[in-house]
Amino acid sequence: RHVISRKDYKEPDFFVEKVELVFDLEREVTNVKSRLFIHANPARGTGVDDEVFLHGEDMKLVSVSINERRLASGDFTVDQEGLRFTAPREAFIAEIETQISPANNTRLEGLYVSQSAFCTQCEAEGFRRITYFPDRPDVMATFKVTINADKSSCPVLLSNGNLIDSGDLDGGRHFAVWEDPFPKPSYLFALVAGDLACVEDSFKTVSGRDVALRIFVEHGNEDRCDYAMDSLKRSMKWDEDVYGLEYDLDLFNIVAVSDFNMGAMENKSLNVFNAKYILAKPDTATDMDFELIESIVAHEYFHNWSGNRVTCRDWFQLSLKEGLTVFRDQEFSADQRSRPVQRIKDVAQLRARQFPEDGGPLAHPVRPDSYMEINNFYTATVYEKGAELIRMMHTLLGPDGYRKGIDLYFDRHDGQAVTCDDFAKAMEDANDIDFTQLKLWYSQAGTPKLWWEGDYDADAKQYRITLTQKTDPTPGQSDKKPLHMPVSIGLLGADGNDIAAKTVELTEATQEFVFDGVTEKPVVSFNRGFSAPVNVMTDQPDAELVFLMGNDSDAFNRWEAGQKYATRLILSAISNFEENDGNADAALNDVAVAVDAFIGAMQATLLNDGLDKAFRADALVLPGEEFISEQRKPANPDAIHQVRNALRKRIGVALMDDFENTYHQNASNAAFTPDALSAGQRALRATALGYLVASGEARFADLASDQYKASDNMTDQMAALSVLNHLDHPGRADALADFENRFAKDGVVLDKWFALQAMSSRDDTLARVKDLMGHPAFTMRNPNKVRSLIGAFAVGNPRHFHAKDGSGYEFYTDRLIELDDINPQVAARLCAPLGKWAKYDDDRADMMKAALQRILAKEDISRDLYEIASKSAA
Ligand code: HT7
Ligand code: ZN
Repeated sequence: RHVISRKDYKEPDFFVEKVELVFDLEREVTNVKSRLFIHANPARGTGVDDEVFLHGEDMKLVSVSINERRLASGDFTVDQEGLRFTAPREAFIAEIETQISPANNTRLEGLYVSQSAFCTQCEAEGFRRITYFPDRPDVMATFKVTINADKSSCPVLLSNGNLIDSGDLDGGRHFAVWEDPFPKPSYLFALVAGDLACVEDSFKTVSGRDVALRIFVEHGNEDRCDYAMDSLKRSMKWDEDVYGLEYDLDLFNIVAVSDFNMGAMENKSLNVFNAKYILAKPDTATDMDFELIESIVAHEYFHNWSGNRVTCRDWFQLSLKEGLTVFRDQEFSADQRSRPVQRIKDVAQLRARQFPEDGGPLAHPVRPDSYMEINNFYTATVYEKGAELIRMMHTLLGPDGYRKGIDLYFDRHDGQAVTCDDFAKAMEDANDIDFTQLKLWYSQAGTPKLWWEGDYDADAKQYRITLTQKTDPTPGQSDKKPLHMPVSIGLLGADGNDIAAKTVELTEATQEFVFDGVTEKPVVSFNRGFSAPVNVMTDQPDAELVFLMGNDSDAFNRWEAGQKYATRLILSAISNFEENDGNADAALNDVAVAVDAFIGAMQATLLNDGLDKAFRADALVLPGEEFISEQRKPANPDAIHQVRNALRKRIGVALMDDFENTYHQNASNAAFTPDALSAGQRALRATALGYLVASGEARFADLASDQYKASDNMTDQMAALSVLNHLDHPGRADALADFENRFAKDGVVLDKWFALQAMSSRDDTLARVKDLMGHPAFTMRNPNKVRSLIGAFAVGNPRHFHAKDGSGYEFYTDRLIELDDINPQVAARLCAPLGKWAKYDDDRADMMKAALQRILAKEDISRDLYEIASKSAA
């Protein structure tokens, strides 16, 4: 299999200055004519051959002409990768005609059909499925695009940039011509055509330009665009205020489609979104959906500068745009909502997705060194660890220094395709600082481990803290160097106030830092705000964790202390569980004192009206089963499930009155609004309901059932349904039937219904999932459906996925093999859970490895799936 290496990067031999495309849209056969204005790269060495190579896959080539002379078949070669011909001496025009079939494009890369509309997805390498082209991000061209299509089925014709012409054609067809003045790589090209409704608004930029904002959706969904539109306007304003970046065209379009491989795509001035991340109104979307819409709309908008105006030189530099843009969207959300709650969410996500990736067979650096299929590198590491790297720069430089670096970066590189080194250099030059060691975070994979040891000298009033870091080997990288990282440390006195707080810069393997003027032996609040994205290894005594839960001025570390305490408790109870013949209650009895202390701390958090409700809701949630399974080898999914549930039950029983009060006090008669404050109130109430039901008292299952019936918003309904989902209560069947009835024709909402059932811990879940594959709304061709039913089963149902008899693995493996023929990109993404075999007992590990071998034995396995399965099996 062909491996592409970063060290082999070569500048392109030829550039394309301008592209003119003409699309004759038909579902079965679309004709594409392109005119490419090509010139040789002046920097290319002398004596190189004059062969032009244009990428192209899965197309019918109709003709090629150079400077209006049609090439005979002997004048060019075409293979599975593309088209080659000899270039004339001077700059020239190549005209190429191809045919493609959007209706048969199940991979959803290139031009495809979603519902009745045509749309494109070109990142990373989809443009080469539309026409022959140097489909690499360092070739930037201006695009002029003509779209011809049937007027009645495709009244809306869109591409990037400005509409410069439109009109009717013979035979019931019409056309539109779009021109994008900004040179861009082919991955940012987009085209949409269909019968879509349009919701319109506008934004006045800081310099007074009016920008028309349009969101296109399927007819009937016009009333679900308000939140996305509002998020877009807030993002535009935030980027002006915080980054000094203004939008650069007079039009910004968003299109929502039902069939999409990822979340959304930042094509220049024509963002295409998975409908799930646009459509929302109170009775169809939860608070979490609203939050995601806000952050994804912002993320794609922010790419207009961090990604589009300054783009990546090659795909190894993907984090240049993704890490930076994730950091930007995280900070936007923090400013719109609660900063500590946002940080807790981001860190929880990093630990749930990126840490396991960095510690498993698919570990790779933020800037990978090689790949087989670039689609497999849109990973938590590139995105989220990449964002942590930018966050560390922000912490080390401070807000002003960071902004100086950002200004220099955009000034220096506007209109260019650049590297992560170029970004770091701008930060260094603007601040006269050396980031040589910090840049190791780009190249070194693995989550560092960090230990600390403190020593208090009462006479000298000094607290000395020694930090030690180590990163374990990862595949292909055995030697790890010490990293540069900012570590924020607070010292708390007995009254709970900070005696001292500072951010130290760790650069050595072991390093000591001194705090002066420390008047009493402090309790340490370590790595506040998760300033360094590492695994902190030092355990603090239970009593200190309880103290931090109640007193730390850093809200993130209050939450962190609770998570640490809960994890420790659950892990020791799991060991007892295995010794106690699988009795979860007895296992908890063995650590009864610690359980009581923990419940006391939880109660204090629950009743602390000084803390915001969203924070309290997060702080009361126990670490998830997946997270716990990462902390223990071999992981025992049954034990984790049972012990965690037993602890939830204890908390529910012990704090029943408090939860009941919280539940009733937080009921609201006001109309639903998606703001953070109201969402926090609903989240706290949902947490209370969850614990009440966990207590096992039947009346609370009735309460959940009543809540489902009485509430008028999806957040409260899903809160009720999520707890009923695991029970035998008749309210479960009633609610699921009601849900199905109400949303039978509503793909985006019905996905919640599929996912709920896939994640149920009931014994009949696998059988039900199999049945649901035959549901009229289910299709393997729609990635959202596949993720909701099949993906949710593997990721959200550890107990059934890891069933001892192997039935979960067998079912899942069959689906991946089936899916690979339809959509390799999605199949490859879903393969990762099978790669975690090393975390499980020998029987499970053997079955998971056998499943990977079965996948690898598939005839015609895609490059996408092969890369993930082979690396996971190694
Ligand atoms: N930049 C976008 C990435 C993306 C993508 C990548 C591969 C295949 C399909 C895709 N759809 C979108 C999304 C983003 O990070 O903003
Ligand atoms: Zn992105």
